Amino acid sequence: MADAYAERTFIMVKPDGVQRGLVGKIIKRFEQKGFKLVAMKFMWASEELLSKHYSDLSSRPFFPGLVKYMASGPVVPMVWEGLDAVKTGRFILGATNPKDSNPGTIRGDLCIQVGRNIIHGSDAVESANKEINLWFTEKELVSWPRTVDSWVYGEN
Ligand code: D4T
Repeated sequence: MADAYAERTFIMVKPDGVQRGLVGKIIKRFEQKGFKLVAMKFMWASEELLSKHYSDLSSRPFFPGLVKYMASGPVVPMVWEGLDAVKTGRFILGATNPKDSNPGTIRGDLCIQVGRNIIHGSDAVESANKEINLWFTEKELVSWPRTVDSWVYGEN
């Protein structure tokens, strides 16, 4: 398959998404869209890891509360692969603030408050690569052939 179909994005169900029982619903949206799951785990992240993940936001006033919230329960980090996975992933998530997220997006349909917006998604290919390497080892990233790809991408 073409290299363009191998773009990867880092998606993570946040602690409120886990607590509210939305993990399956969120995975389903990426799966049904046609993206391919490359890695996934269930873990309770440390404040150290989360501070690295959100290092770009360290000077923002909401940073301490953000790290505390993200460390308040288990999360589900994932890697999804496919054509324009980063950009399309952001569309599937909806705007950062759920009051601006369109209906039909995950945030538009399933949450209300920006500080409890249930899911994270990489905003660029560069940050996706950085985040994937922060949360997963090379061994945890599973490259696998998917027979349905020829139907998803029309190369049959
Ligand atoms: P994440 O990274 O969680 O997917 O969010 P976004 O990429 O959509 O948005 P972001 O980096 O600007 O914000 C990270 C995280 O901080 C929370 N937040 C954000 C907050 O609590 N208050 C705020 O004012 C903003 C802007 C929500 C997402």
